[in-house]
Amino acid sequence: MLTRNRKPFTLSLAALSCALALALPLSAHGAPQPAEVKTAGAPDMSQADFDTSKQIYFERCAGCHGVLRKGATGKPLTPDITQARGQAYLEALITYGSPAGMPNWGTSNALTKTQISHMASFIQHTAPTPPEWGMAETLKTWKVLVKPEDRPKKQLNDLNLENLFSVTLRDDGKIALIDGDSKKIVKLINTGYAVHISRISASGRYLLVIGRDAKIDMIDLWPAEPTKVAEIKVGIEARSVETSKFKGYEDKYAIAGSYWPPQFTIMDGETLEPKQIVSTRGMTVDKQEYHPEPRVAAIIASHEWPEFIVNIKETGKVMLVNYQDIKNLTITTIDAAPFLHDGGWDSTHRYFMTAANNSNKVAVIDSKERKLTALVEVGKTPHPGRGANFVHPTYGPVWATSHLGDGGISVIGTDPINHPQYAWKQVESLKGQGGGSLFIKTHPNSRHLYVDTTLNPDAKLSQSAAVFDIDHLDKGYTVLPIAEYAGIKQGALRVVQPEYNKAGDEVWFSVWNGQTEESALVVIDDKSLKLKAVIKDKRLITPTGKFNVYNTQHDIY
Ligand code: DHE
Repeated sequence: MLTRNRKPFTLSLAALSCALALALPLSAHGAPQPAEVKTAGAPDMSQADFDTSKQIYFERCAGCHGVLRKGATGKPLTPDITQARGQAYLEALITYGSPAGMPNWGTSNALTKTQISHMASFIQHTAPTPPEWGMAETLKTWKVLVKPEDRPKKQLNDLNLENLFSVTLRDDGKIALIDGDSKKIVKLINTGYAVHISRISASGRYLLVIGRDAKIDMIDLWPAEPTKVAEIKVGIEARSVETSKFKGYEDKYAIAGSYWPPQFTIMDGETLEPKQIVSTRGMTVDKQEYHPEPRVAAIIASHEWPEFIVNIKETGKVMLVNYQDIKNLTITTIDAAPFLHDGGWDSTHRYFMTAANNSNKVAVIDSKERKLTALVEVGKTPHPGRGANFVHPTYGPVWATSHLGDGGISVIGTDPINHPQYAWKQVESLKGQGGGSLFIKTHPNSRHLYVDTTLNPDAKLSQSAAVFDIDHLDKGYTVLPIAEYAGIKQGALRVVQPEYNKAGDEVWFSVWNGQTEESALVVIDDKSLKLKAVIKDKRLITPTGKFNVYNTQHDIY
C-alpha cells in the first residue's frame, strides 16, 4: 500500500542539508560499502532505507508535519525534538497513534514494523529540502488536451450532472464519477497521486481535481462522456484548487495552492495556462518570525469581490488575492492565527469560517469588508472540512465544526443582524463520539447533522458516524454503524466524510480500506436514518472525499 514507484521529488545529494554527512566507506578489502546517512545524534541509516523513509514521509506524514518538519496539524519533528524522544518512544507513537489525531500506522497495518523502525530513525535526521518549482518547471508540465474551440457548445450527454459525484480514489491515482441517481460508476479518470479535493467551476461545467503531487486535472463534463481537457503540475506537493466565482469572472481563472514550494499559482480558467506564481514565504502572525514553509491550505472564491481567499497555514495569515488585474495583483493580507487549515462559508456566503487548528480557534473573515471579524475560541484542533450551516432552534443561523483533538462539536452564531448577541461566539459545544473527527455535514433540506470520527484509534468509533437531530440537540446523537452496513470482513476500515446528494435527502459515506482490500460507499436515507444503498465495485479503490457537483458548485453545506 505504501511502496509506490512514483517519486514526487528526487533529491540530489548536494541538496541534502550540510548536517547530513554522507559516507561511502571502503571495507578492509577495499570494496565500497553501502552508503550510510549520518546526522549527529541520530541512528545511522543506509541510503536505501533513508530514501524509502523519505518517500513514506512525503506520502504519509508531510501533510501534517510539514516537509521541513516544523509542524502544523501534526507536531514539529525537528531532530532536537525527535532525538530527545528516542527511538522506542517514536516507534510506539507511530505504531499506536494518539487520540489527538496521529493515525495508528502500525496497528492499522498501514506500515510494517521495519518501516516504522526506519521512520522513527529517519525523523531523527535533518529533514532534506526538496527543490523549488518556478514558471519554467510549471510550463513544462502544462498540456491542453482539448482546445476550448474544439469543446462542445452545450451538454452532449444525458447525465444528470447536478447529481453527479466526483469520488477521490486516493491510492489509485484516479477519481470515479458516480451517477447520484443510479449509483453507477459513469467513468474513472486518471489523475495525480492521491487526489485530494474536487472543485466545480462557477458554471458547473468544469471539474478540477488536484493530487498531492500538485497535478491538476481539468475535466469537461459536457462532451458525450466527461473528458479531461487540460492538465498542469503547480509544484511538488499541494492540496487546494478553486475557480473564480465573482459575477463577470465565472470560469475565468483557476487557482491552486501548493504545500511545496509554499506558493500559489493563478491560471487561465479554460486552459490552465499559468499566469502568476506568488510565494507565501514570510513572517508569522504571532512572533513575526520568518517561516520558510508557509503552506497554502484552503482556498475559496469570493462572491463579494473578484478575489480568491487564500489560507496561509504556518504564518496564520489570510490573503485576499484580487485577480481583476492579473499582471498587477493586489493582495490584502489579514492577520488571523496559526495554523490555518480548512473552512467554508456561513449560510450567506459572506463570512469565511476557517479553522486555525493549532490555536484552537475559528477565524471569521468578512469577504465584503475584507477584514477579520472575529477569532472564536473552540475545542482542540478544529477540523471542519467546509463545516455545517443550520438554523439552531435557540441561536438562529449557526456554523459548526468538529475537532480532531477532542470529541466536541463547536457551534458558532453567524447572524449579526437578527441574533447579534450570539454572532461570532461559540454558543454551544455538543458532545460527539470522540476525537479524530475530520468532517461534519448538513444540508438546507435536512434537520440532521452528521459527524465522522475517522482518525479515532478505537475501531468502533472510526467505523461509525454520529447523527444529531438539529431540533433536539440536547438529546445527544444516534450512532450509525456505517462500516458494518458495508459488510466488509477484512481490513482496517475507516468511515470518512459525509456528503449529501443534490436533493439533500441522502448522505453518502466512504468506507475506506487498504489499497488491496475491498472498500465501499454507504448511502443513508436522511429522513429515516436507514441504510439506502451500498455501492461496491472492484474499481472503487480507497474512496475518501466525495463531491456532489451541485452542492460543491453552489457552496451548499
Ligand atoms: Fe485533507 C480538504 C489538507 C489529510 C480528505 N485537506 C483539505 C483541505 C486541506 C487539506 C488544506 C482544504 C482544501 C480546500 O478547501 O481548498 N488533508 C490535508 C492535510 O494536510 C492532511 C492533514 C495530511 C495530508 O497528508 O494530506 C490531509 N485529507 C487528509 C486525509 O487523509 C483524507 C481524510 C483522505 C484523503 O483523501 O487524503 C483527506 N481533505 C480531505 C477531503 C477534503 C479535504 C475529503 C475536502 C472536504 C470538503 O468537504 O471540502
